[in-house]
Amino acid sequence: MCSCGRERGSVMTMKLYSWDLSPYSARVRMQVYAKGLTDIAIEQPPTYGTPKFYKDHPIGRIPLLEIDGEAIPESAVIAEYLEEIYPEPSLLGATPRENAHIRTLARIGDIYLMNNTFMLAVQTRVLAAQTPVITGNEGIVALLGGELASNTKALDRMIGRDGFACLGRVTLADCALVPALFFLENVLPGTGLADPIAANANVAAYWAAIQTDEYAARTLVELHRGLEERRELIRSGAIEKIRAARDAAREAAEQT
Ligand SMILES: N[C@@H](CCC(=O)N[C@@H](CS)C(=O)NCC(=O)O)C(=O)O
Repeated sequence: MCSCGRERGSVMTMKLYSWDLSPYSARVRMQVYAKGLTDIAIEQPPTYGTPKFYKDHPIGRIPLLEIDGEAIPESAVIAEYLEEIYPEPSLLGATPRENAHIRTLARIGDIYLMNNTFMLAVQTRVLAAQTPVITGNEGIVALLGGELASNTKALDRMIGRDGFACLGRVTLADCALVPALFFLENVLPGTGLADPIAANANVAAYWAAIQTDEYAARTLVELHRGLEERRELIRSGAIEKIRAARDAAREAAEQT
């Protein structure tokens, strides 16, 4: 299989800026692995946490797909771009209706699950502090927990019953759902909320089965490694310094 990315006939040099624990980056990494793309270098963003990063990238987040020196942000946009320039093997469907279903499931992973879990992690500082933090925002925590419980229930009614999100094979839907469910399973217990996967039999069965897929398994190894590294940074206290430097860099960039 040729995995040379081409746009308007010219070969491009591409880098995916990512780190292990980033669920949005993991979504694109799983896609890269499932498509067998070998010409995209996967690296940590070298300027992350500096004012230059925030000047160059106004959204200030990863993943970023750098193409010949210019970066595309947003995991869903990157995923669709990669499908356009590397149509084979396709992680989309064979018809517009199939594509609509794949994209709906991917949006449940991204917007309905990952975004809320991320907000919950920020509110409770579960990925940033040694001990649970009383935030004073318990209403927000309960609201996000409620959203996650009902969104997982919705997913339960829509998820494939054969080990994949849909179509009996890996699609962009699995790429978004695997990191989303990893975060649900690993972030929620630390916030004092119940993991909603266990309460939804179809989601639980999907989650058990998809972990045996080789591309999901590879992505999950990276996510677990990232979580262990994060826990070590929390234990050593280094995370506080990293976050303070990042916030100062973002502020400096916003003022210029
Ligand atoms: N909507 C974005 C979300 C990306 C995002 O939140 N990335 C996180 C890591 S998973 C990030 O870069 N956080 C760094 C920060 O906020 O400084 C996407 O889909 O790519």
